[in-house]
Amino acid sequence: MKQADIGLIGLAVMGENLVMNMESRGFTVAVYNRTVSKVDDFVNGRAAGKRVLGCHSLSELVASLTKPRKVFMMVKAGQAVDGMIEELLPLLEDGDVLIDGGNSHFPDTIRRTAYVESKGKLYIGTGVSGGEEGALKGPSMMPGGSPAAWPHVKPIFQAICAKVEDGASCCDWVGENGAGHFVKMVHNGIEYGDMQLICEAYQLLRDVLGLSAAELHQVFKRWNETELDSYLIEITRDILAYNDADGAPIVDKILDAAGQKGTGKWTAIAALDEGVPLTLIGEAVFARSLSAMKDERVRAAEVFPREKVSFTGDREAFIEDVRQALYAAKIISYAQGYALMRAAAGTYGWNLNYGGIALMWRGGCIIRSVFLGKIKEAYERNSTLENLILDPYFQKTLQGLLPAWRNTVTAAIRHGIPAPAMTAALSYFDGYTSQRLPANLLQAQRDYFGAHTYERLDAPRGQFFHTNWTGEGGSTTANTYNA
Ligand code: NBP
Repeated sequence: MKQADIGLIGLAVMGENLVMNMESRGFTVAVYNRTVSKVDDFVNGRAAGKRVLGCHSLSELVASLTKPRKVFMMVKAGQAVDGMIEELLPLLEDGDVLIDGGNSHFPDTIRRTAYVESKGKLYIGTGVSGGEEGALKGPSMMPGGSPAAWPHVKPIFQAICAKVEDGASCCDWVGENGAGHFVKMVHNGIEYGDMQLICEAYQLLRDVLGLSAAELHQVFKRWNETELDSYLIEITRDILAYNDADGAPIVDKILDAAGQKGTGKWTAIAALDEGVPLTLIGEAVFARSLSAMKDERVRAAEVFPREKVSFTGDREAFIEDVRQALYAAKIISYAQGYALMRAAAGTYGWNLNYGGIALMWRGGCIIRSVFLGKIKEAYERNSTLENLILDPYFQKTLQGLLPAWRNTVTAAIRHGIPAPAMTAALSYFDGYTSQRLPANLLQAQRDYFGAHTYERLDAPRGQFFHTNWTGEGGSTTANTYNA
């Protein structure tokens, strides 16, 4: 039997398209699927005449691979991956590479890397972004796991991924064990944030100015020629111009109740675990939850009817303010996402290449944008940048955007339009750039009711004080640890 360069398990939408992509770059791919009839359907259908070997069992798949064997699992995340690993391990030899390309939660990938390595094999957990089209034409891939596995898969991964202007592939080694899936998770969280920001801009222009879908299409078309040039603005532009069979915009007929599959929630939970303020993504996740409470919202809207405030200012100036507010809040979202990756890198011992991550997201994936090039440049200038907004380019840019950002948030509040992501981003900015916050009072409150102690402005850091606020408490204090 002819030998294959790589084996792929899971012929659903992502798996099939990845196989077609690998084959189109000259690789021979052996394929297997739990429901074996799908193997025959694929090999005799879309993959007919291609370098694709259909296998009816895992042992047949493993036997058809060149060594060290590379087996790419593209199955549903969760238990299916653990089950596959158990079935494959006895069939593989030491040094073979097992790859999980699904949306696995990073703690699972940390656990699986250790487990597979303990059995003498190598493991890769890789984020794959770009959906169906990306999988076929060039996704963005974020691989992590056993470092020794990377040289074996690098030529294949970098060949099938999207390329940016200078020919660089949107795929590079991210780091050990769960680092690749962590970075993919943050990518998905940022995707939630970007989408929410676009939706807030859309609602502001629709409800404050009363713009129609056709007019909004023109606005997003113009915006896509500015710093906002990105895949998500591009598809928003196209969605707004898409009419139903009756000629009316389809977007106006879609129920306003959002779904979610959990990766945004995972990102927010990781931020809470790390103690990193990831407020914009958190708000984006909650905004989806609030939207899903459609029936409750309809009832509440009857109880609190909104008074219509008419817009009196310059319409074109307001559109530009909203654009700038969107850009400013987007910068904050990425700054927060990068801060989360920095904190996790410390916790898990990953040596993350932040500029390289921006490059991996620059093409192929859902959040691809021209803006990511600017982030890459910022980390090239300073690879240990404390916060993205402190980079000279972003500092200058944010300063320029600030008046429009404040105007937009103010207008949203005045008109009763929810803009949780833009607002949270501005509050974060104002908090992050404040020398003094009201936490002095908060510490006093904690010390008052729980003897949690406080530090003083006029004493060295690390020295803790307690006040007997009521004259009734003793001098015993609580431990000063932070959770
Ligand atoms: P699905 O997530 O719908 O998974 C379907 C595949 O998993 C089928 O091949 C199915 O086999 C297989 N499978 C299941 Br379900 N349970 C299994 C088990 N216990 N053992 C073996 N195989 C099992 O497919 P997808 O949308 O192509 O996504 C694949 C992975 O890629 C997922 O982790 C997903 O989160 C991730 N991802 C998806 C996208 C996207 O845009 N769809 C983008 C990026 C990443 P069967 O045919 O026998 O049921």
